[in-house]
Amino acid sequence: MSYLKGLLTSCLVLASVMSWAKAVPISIDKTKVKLPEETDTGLHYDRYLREVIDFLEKDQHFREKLHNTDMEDIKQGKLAKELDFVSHHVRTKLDELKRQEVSRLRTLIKAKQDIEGGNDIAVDHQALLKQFEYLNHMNPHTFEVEDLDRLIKSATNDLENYDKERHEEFKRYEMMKEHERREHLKTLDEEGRRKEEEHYEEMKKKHADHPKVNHPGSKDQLKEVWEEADGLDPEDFDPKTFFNLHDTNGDGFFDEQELEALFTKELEKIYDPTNEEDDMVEMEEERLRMREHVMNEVDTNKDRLVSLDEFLVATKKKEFLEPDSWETLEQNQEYTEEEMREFEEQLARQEEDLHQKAADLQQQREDLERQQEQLNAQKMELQQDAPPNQQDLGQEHQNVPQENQPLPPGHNSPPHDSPQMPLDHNNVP
Ligand SMILES: [Ca+2]
Ligand SMILES: [Ca+2]
Repeated sequence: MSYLKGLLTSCLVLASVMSWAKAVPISIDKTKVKLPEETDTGLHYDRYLREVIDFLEKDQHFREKLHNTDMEDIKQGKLAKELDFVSHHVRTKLDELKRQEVSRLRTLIKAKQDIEGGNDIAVDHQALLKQFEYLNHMNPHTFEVEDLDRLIKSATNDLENYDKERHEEFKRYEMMKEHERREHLKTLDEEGRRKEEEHYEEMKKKHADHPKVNHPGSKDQLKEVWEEADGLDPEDFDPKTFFNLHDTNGDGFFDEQELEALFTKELEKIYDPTNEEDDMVEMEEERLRMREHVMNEVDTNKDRLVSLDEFLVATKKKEFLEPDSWETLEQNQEYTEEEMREFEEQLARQEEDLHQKAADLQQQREDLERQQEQLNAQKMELQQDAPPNQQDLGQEHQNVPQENQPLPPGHNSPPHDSPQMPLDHNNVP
């Protein structure tokens, strides 16, 4: 993605995030409105991002500028420059937020170093902070135009990569599943292996056997939600009413969560948590793909939100009325055999590393035990060589009153290690 487009998109993200906060119609019950702070972007600096936006939103000047800045100005980075005109109070607060965030990053760096066992090495925080591109590490004390610029840009890029990372993670999950299956097969005899393979194929077939899945975001799909989830007459299907019904926080947009909720009916056709053959991790991946697909088709201004206008335009298109069939997850192999081989090689290397580490630890433990034994032996020798008056100290306990001796006044009975036997003369031999 080009720098310009990135900047443009990121400003739009900021604009839309901020418009969530301000564009809540008065007629709506605000207790039902899901404000941005409840939507976790999943970024590790989510809290910082949201707090910065929250504070900028409090500044009337910045809010007005955002509203009135046209795309050309946003392209030229004028919005970030408006930071110079926000109130002193907001600026002070932003400085404070940045200092807190820098301090959080330093703690993170320190923790990472400790885990890696490098606690003795002097840490060059400045150099390490460089990896966090969403703030200007050269100036850890104040929040400047560059910080806002970087934050907007990083958030957009990272959010775009977030889905990509989730796909990668899913692929690794699938390869791990397959790896474990193959390892298990190795432990079986020929007959056991044959049975296991048969069962595997049977489960695969069972999973693939499900009712037809509607193309996500198509009229057929939405109509099914309308009829089955909303309990409305399919004859009355109306896109605008549908949009308002499922814009659950009432902000005038479909966000990612609201879109994903629309696919539950479709996913239930394929996945049932009580079935052995249905993997719920795969269901979530399927949901993510459906959401990405609809976002790609409908969110024309690429702000990661579907406005009513965008939605209504989409309902006029051929893809909405007569879509292609939708390919579900099981219809495509997630990884190639080559990727699987590389994955297993990497696993083997990691296992070897772990073995080595375990062996090192065992060695350290043995060394420590030997040292302890030597110390104990030295201690014994010292005790034996000690002068007699020191040996007497060891007999001090003999001065403790014995059980049958009367206690001095004010003393309670000493606790007994074993319960006292009741006096029973019959038991006396
Ligand atoms: Ca919404
Ligand atoms: Ca949009």
